This record gives sequence, C-alpha cells and structure tokens, in this order.
Amino acid sequence: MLRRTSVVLFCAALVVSAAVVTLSATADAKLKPGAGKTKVVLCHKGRVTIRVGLPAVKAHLRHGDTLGRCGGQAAAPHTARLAVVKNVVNDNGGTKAPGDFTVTINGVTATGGNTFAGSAVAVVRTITTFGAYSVTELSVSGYALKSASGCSGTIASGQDVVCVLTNDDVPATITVVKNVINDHGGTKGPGDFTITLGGVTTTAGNTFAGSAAGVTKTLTSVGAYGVSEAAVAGYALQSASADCVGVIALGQSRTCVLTNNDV
Ligand SMILES: [Ca+2]
Ligand SMILES: [Ca+2]
Repeated sequence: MLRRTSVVLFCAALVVSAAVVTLSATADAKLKPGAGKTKVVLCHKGRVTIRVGLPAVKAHLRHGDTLGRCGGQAAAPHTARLAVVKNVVNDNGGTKAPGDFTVTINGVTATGGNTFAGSAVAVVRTITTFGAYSVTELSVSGYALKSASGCSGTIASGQDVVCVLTNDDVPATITVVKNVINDHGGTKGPGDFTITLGGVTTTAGNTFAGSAAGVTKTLTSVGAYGVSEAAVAGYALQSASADCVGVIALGQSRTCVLTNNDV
C-alpha cells in the first residue's frame, strides 16, 4: 500500500515537471515572435550536435547540454558562452538575410572576434571576460529592430546566454488622393472613380474607390509602380502628379494626386 502511494506520487511529480517545461516554452514563444522557427545549435549530452527550437533551449541547458557544436567548444574553466541568433522578417518586400547584418558583442571579450555576420542558427562565441555586455548591430537600410531578447545584461563565468535579434523590413506606403472638378454640371464625386495600384502588392487589395482625403496602401512588395483609374463617362483626367508613377523602396512613402474635370 505504501509502495503504491509512492509510485502515484512519483508519477504526479513527473506530470507536474513536464507541465512546467511546457508552460515556460509557451511563454518564451509568446515573448519572442517567430521563436518557434529559431533553431539553436547545442551539444547534447556531450556527444551529439543537435539543432533545437529556441523555446527548448532552456530545458536542454538545464540538463547539462551546452551551446554550440560538440567538440572544440567544450566549456573551458573560467569561460561563458553567448549565442546570437539573428532573425529577419521579410513581409513587405525585403530581401536581406541574417548574414547581411553585422553583429557586435560589446563589453566582454569573445574568442573568435566580437563582430561577425548574423546567422539564423546562431553564432556561438566563447566569452573570456565577464560583466556587463550588450549585443548591437549595424543598421541596414529599410529594416527596423523589432525585438531583442537576452541581448544585454551581465554574463558570468560558466553561464550560457542566448541573444535573439529580430529585424523587420519597414513597409513602403503609397497614398492616392482623388480630386474631381465639377464646373460644367458634373455630379460625380471622388468615390465614383475606381483606382488601381499596379506593379506592387498591398496588404488590402490594389483596387479601391477614390477619396479626396486620400487612401493609403501599405505595400507587401517594392519596386516599380503605377496608379491608374477606370474611365468615367463625362470626365477627363486633368492631371496626375509626378509620384503617380515611379519606383519605391522599403520605408519610403509616395503621394499620387489624380484630378479629373467634367467635360
Ligand atoms: Ca515587415
Ligand atoms: Ca469642367
């Protein structure tokens, strides 16, 4: 009877510890957008080099796995390790990769160099001096830092630290203003004109009704574009501003003004 009780308790303890691991992994995934896709290289049980999802890293380190590949990078006495994971989100037409970003570890000494190209599967550096550190990167045109996790603080001998830097391409926007002049009896308004933005893609459709206040479109691609409209009987296009045709890059904004006049 006693024995049975202890077995039940032991199983209950297992369930609880499994739940704790799952909960902390979920919390990490929420804190770090895209964390589920991030892979970190670990040496598992001192023998096997594996790649695991970022949320699982803490649990692996807890049972004795170490950052980086097996062999050559085993934890020397009086060192720490810092893994830098570089993520890039390209949902607005950007084409840069993690390796296009130059990352620097500041404040402590990293074997192999403090400055290096980013990598989505982590660059692992052995740290030989300790204290306050930060991880920074050179700015890349058209990209903004979306989040930085574990990228500043203090690092002590024997610690394993994972820093995740995520950049996001900054959307370009195009605003179309529609004016209608009715000085010969016309009764159409800006909303009677159907406008199409060509050459690029947008988050919410390329064809829309005109507006004197302007309609702003957020782009999901960049490059050459042109604004056109469907003909409306009794009206002629009087003018189209310079930015109704052009080339647009990440982070840029353009305003196109189309003016029609009743004939
Ligand atoms: Ca973006
Ligand atoms: Ca007129």
